[in-house]
Amino acid sequence: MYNAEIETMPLPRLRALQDQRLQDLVAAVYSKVPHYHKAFDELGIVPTAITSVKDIARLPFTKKSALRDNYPFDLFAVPMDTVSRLHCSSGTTGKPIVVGYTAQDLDVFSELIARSLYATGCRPGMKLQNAYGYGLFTGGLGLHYGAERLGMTVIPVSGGMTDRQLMLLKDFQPEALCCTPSYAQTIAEELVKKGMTLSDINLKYAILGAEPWTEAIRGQVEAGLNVKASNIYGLSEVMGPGVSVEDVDERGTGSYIWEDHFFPEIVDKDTGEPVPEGEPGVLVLTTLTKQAIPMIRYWTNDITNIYYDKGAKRTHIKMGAIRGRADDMLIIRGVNLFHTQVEDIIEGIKDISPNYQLIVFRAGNMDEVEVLAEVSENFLKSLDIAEKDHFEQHDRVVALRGFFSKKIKDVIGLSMRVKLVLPYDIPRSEGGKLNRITDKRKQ
Ligand code: DLL
Repeated sequence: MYNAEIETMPLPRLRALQDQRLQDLVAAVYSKVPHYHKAFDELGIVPTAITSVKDIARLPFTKKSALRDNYPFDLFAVPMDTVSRLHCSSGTTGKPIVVGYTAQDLDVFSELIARSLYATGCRPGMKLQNAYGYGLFTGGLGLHYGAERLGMTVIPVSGGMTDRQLMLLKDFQPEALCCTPSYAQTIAEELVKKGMTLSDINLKYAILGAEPWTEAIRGQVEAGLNVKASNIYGLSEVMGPGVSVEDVDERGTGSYIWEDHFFPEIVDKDTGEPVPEGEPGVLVLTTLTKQAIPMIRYWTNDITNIYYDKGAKRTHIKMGAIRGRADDMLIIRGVNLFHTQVEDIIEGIKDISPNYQLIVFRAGNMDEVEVLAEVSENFLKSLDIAEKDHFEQHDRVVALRGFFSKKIKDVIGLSMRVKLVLPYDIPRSEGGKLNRITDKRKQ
């Protein structure tokens, strides 16, 4: 184990550590973050009354809207000149969610990734091909520094350019690969298409996360790349990857949540009340040590369950695979997407009406999004076409489609197929409701 003392800490000691850290956290956010000060006051919570994690349900939930309302830095609990790094994740509006890290936060981030990588089978001296995206996304840099901390050699290739991924797998012979599960499937398929075989590469372990996946996908990746594939979970608001991880020898039995830094709860998605151990509900996480942007009872919207696994190597609690989300956030090729981000773009284009629909489907292993959008009545009139059949080929429709899809790519960072249709062409469901999302991946 990377840190056996902590990873196997007896539960009473772990609980005492959490209690102490929670007390410090509650005092810090109350005195330093106006949002929490106000929220505690409204509920009549005196920080000193919270002495143990048993009291945690008295504290208010923090939802994504708190990050949006306090954009960009108002939830920060430290002076800006002590913030070493910023990361972002998509929000429900055009603006992203911003999170910050002090030097100590980055140190913890690296420690937890090092622990996590070790659990998945990685060891010092091995090479890790890091195909998570580098940049504002927490995946690339998060895995990068944690792997260096563990003593691995990092290949910071970032996502995409599959030919180059294959070349590096062959030439550099890394033992480990990290990326989204869907991208691992793509790499495995391209390997065959390029006429390569498993003897050309040296992979043993894959560390997959950032989007939901299944045992069937695990089977495909394990066979296709000759690896043991373990899950890694996390979210920007709470840190990034490395909040929880699967042990390579315990694959399929759940991912350890690093309880010395995060306190997990599962609550009912409608009532917010705790559910019995092992039952599914919304995962709620409290950061016990984060300095720059601490989170009290963060409502992740991820549906899962948590349970202690008595026969396991470590004492920390486990969470099951993510079964879905309690809101309408989509995860497309590892990128978080809200339909309102597309709506925001449409609002700025007068020739397109606010009637649109996103259709999500799988093409091969990759998630694809098609945007259906109705043009405005005025735009249609201005075209002056007798035959509506020729609509799609009309120069101005072609130009509008090109402009819209470029905007989507520039603003959201995802390529989507765009189809412009006539007013009222998108089918409405009973009651005239236009469903914003049709997720064919689930059908
Ligand atoms: O996806 C952090 C990450 C990077 C995790 C690399 C793992 C590997 P966000 O972009 O903020 O952060 O997205 C967080 O992605 O709330 C889940 O809905 C989903 N998610 C992340 N990991 C998993 C996983 C990163 N292993 C959101 N299984 C989370 C299922 C996952 N869903």
